[in-house]
Amino acid sequence: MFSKSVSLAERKAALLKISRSLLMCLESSSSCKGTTQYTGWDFLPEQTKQSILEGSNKMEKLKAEKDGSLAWQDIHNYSRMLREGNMNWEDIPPEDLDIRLKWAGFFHRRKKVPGTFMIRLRLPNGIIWSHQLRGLCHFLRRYDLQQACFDITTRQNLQLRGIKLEDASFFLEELNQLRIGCFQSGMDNVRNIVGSPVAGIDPNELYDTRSICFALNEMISNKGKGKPDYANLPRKFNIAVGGYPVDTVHGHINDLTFLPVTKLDHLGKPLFKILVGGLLSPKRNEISHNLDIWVPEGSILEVTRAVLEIYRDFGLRNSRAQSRFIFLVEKWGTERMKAEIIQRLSRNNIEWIEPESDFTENDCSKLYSESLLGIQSQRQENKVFLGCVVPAGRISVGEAEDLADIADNFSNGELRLTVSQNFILPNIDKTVVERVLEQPLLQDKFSYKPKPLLRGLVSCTGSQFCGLGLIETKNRSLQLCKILEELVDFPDKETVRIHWTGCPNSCGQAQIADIGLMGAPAKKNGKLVEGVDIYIGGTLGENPVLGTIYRKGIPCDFAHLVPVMIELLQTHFGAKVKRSQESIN
Ligand code: SRM
Ligand code: SF4
Repeated sequence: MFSKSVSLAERKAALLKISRSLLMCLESSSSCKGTTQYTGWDFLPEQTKQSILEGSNKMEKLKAEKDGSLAWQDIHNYSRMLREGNMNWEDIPPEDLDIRLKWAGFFHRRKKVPGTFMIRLRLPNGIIWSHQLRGLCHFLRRYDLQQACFDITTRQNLQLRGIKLEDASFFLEELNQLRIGCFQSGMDNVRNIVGSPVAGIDPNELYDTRSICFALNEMISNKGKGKPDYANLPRKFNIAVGGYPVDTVHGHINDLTFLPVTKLDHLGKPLFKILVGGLLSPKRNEISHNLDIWVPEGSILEVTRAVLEIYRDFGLRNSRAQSRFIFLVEKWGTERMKAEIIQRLSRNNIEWIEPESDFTENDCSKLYSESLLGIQSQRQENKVFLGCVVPAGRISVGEAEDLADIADNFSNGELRLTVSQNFILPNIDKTVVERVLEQPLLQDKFSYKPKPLLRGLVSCTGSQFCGLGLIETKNRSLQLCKILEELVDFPDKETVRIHWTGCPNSCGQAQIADIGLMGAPAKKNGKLVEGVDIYIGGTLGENPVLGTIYRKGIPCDFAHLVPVMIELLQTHFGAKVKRSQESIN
């Protein structure tokens, strides 16, 4: 029996269910089966539903009252009503506007640019084609181009800014034509599937991640149309698939990662180890745990399905701060998690293998060269790829159009995005290398031979657009980079990876950088000012380790920050000072 308040919640849920079934059933949505409208809530076990209704997690209650997957229809309805002048965006309930619409990939930027939205796409393996980019530009051209722009994200994805909700239906139609998805890219969903950006072209790769990333995306988001089965998870969920035993996809900070080992299956393809429970968050940062199972490529989808169902059905939901997958892994222990996954695989005759106890990885450092910038040889004879830096990941609409043209002219229209917020042009014919390098955009803004600091710069969105940001990041990171590059040289280093992140959520992944700058309060002359906590020593790759705190609460103004950075770069990264700070003031 439920308590009085619970039965009220249940009644509400029942009423909502009725109104849902009256909503127009979108042909495109997988949640429509005949006349029945399934939502994420319908996939939860009864016990989970009951504990949500009896519990005190406000976000879970909100999801129970109206499931996030309904945003896939709401977005069309709101868009239409706004167009017809039947409502203003201010009339939309804030729970829908600011929270639920994120299930459809629409992020209202209430604090910074009220009434406009950021849209987060899903680009499995970070692959986008010139016609798709051009289609997105065409759409953004209807807006104020001071606001409308693209950001490459730390999940090798794209976000678009400045969009109005009344245009949402058109935009979704455009995306549908372009075969790009945006549903389930925010809130308690599986995020963009990360794969190797040089998949299929790097002569040293062990596994081409493209097909599996696409297949995972299709399974999880129903080809971008939305899949309620995985739309009511306890929290966000990150998945990566690597092309090397060395982690080049940030797999160690993903909830679930498949990395190939140098042991082949009977088809001559590598087996995969499974890593679980990696994350960065304000409360906890964790390198993922090896589950100690190997699976062939053909089992990856089923393992993912099993893990997602386990997380959905048994994941902790009492507190948002303790709901990520790691908390269930820890509660159960890796042995039980492994047993639970194996049981589900065995039930469906899905292949898995106990790792060989005496297995040692072949020397895999040779398999991967860290830098993806500049011209590099491909596996295909007569072809090269070109890696270019995108300063702080931001691209204007005009630049994106130029980039689409360059891709058309030199890489058969293909572009690959990286988790370092840069891009790669693959499959360039060796005979046209000179011509591609002469492109003004690639000589200047999106350089293929940037200096060491710009080379390794990553920045989250920060307070310019993000309501959670404690500091502005993108512009500041670029200014600091410019100043430091005028002041110091790095005789022995090609790259120093500096990651800026505007708050402890660490979207800019401060803890995996050589130097991580995380927005934090600081004091100057007794007054609170924008500041950073500085982390050092983070790295993934071969021996993953999270960075640790170097200094806390440094004011962000350059008079304070520049000397601290110079000292750090000198003592830890071999920087040689070539000019004094005063000389450029
Ligand atoms: Fe993030 C929330 C931006 C990668 C941890 N993240 C947000 C929101 C949606 C907050 C909001 O509603 O404003 C930010 C949107 C700002 C905006 O306008 O762009 C936001 N996160 C980003 C992006 C765009 C940063 C970037 O500039 O690249 C990245 C989008 C990736 C994508 O394409 O899906 C992004 N976020 C990450 C990562 C890195 C990663 O995935 O490797 C992390 C840490 C890794 C992890 O999740 O374990 C990350 N974002 C968070 C968190 C903290 C999660 C937690 O468990 O506590 C939040 C806040 C939350 O979820 O409560 C958050
Ligand atoms: Fe926003 Fe903070 Fe994430 Fe930066 S780290 S995008 S400021 S939530």
